[in-house]
Order: sequence, then structure tokens, then C-alpha cells
Amino acid sequence: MIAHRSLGNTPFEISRNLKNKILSGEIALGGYRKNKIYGTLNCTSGKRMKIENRVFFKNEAEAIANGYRPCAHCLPEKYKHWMQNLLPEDGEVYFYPELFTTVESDRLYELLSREIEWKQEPIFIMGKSILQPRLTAWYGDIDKPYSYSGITMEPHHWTPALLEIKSKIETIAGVCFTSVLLNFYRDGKDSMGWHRDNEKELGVNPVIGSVSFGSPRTFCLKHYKEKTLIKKIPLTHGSFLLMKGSTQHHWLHSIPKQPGITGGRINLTFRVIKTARSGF
Ligand SMILES: O=C(O)CCC(=O)C(=O)O
Repeated sequence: MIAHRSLGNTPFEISRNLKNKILSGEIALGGYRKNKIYGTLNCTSGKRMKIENRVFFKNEAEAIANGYRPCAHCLPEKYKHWMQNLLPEDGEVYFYPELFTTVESDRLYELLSREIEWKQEPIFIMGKSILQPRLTAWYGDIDKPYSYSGITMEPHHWTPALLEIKSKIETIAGVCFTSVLLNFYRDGKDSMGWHRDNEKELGVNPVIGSVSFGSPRTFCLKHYKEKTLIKKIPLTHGSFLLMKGSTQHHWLHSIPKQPGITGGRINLTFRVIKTARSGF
């Protein structure tokens, strides 16, 4: 992010440097620092702001990473998408299909598949132990274990790759995540059954930030009471899905099997664990 003021000491110098940076591709979008809005360089609303409030970005990913959202005037489609709650009622789900560029996503997929301590853990359903149909791992603040389906997962320390992803999504989610549950779907035969993320450690209205890398898989949401209310979202390479508000009270979610898919997929669901284990 480049501040307009920082481009020189005189109006001539500022204007010359700005032109050069636009020509070289270092600057492609403008931003309004006060309201954290980004838009095109010829946006009429953008032209009205004072120079000290104007910033520039190389691309959309940089604007988003700095916590900026699209301008309603010059980027109406992107704005509509950004603000659109995908649920018709009883919760909030937002989807950002290309939060990570393909280059970033390829790098992170490769890194995570190699670095993460993946395990196939058993879970307990009605007293019976069964192996989960995917690999999992739990990372995060060291005093925050996580229990679900009869198992307790002890956290590994954050890695640099996980911190990089966490910091990018926190600007959108508006919370500081303490922990992340990672799921590795080895191919389309791996899956996750219908459930809600409503464990008591997550508090009353959990904010869940879900990042996907690798083969696209369908994320299904189903209303807990009105079972015919179903929403399907294709979770693509580099996408970010945010669930918040009362979603976990009213909606179940799942990743169904898709036997035709041969590639792997890594999903990271970032969470805020409210209670720290005592004694730490
Ligand atoms: O893989 C996904 O996108 C879903 C993960 C999920 O539902 C969970 O971790 O609770």
C-alpha cells in the first residue's frame, strides 16, 4: 500500500511518480484511508478525497489484505458480492472466492501438505469408535485444546504459513482467531458429515473463518428445522468463507463425498476459543 503523500515533496514530483508507478503496474487501484474503501483510479468519489486520505494498491488482493472493501460507485458488482449474506435467514455467511491468488494458493497448499502433522483420528459416535474420513490437525494458541465428537485435540504451535493466512483473513473477519482446525481431504471419497460448530468453547455466536486450497469441493448448508432450506457453495482454490452471527444455532454444514474428484483439498477453519485451560 502506498500513501499518495509519500510519492514526492512537490505536486510535480508526486504527479510524475504516480504516472510512472501506474505505467509500471505498481499502482492499479486507489483507496480511501478513512473508510477503508478501494476503487478504480478514475472513480469520481475517489477523486474528491483529500490527498492525505488517498492510498494506492498494486491489486485487489493487496487492498483486501489491508482491510479495504470495494467501492459501491465504481465497483458495484464486487461491492454487491462483498456485502451479500448468502443465507436467506437465521445467520450470516459471506464468500470471497479469490482471497488468495493462484500463486499464493499453490504455494500454501504445497507447504501445508508437507509441514502439517496430519493424523487420521478416531471419533466416538454413539459409543462406537470410527476413523474420520479425512486427516486432521489442530494448531493455535498453546493453552487452547478443542473437544468434539468425543475426542480432545491438543494444539501444535502456529507455523509461519498459518500465521500468514490468519492475518489475511482477520482483516475481513474482524476478530483475532486463537486456533485452527485443519482438514485434509485426500480425494473425493473423504468427507465431513452434517454438523454445527457449536461446542461451548466457541461461545454463543461463533465466528468461523474457513479457507480452502486444492481441489474444489461443495460446501452444503441445511437449515436445522426447515430441512428443505439448502445452500450449496463451491469452495474453490484460495477461497474464504466466513460464518458468523446465529449461523451455528440454525444451520448444519457438511462436505459430501464426490467420488469423481481425484485431487486433494486442504481446509482450514479458524476459530476463537473463548476459554483457556486453567493452570497455564
Ligand atoms: O472442509 C470444509 O470446508 C468444512 C470443514 C468443517 O465443516 C469444520 O471443520 O467444521
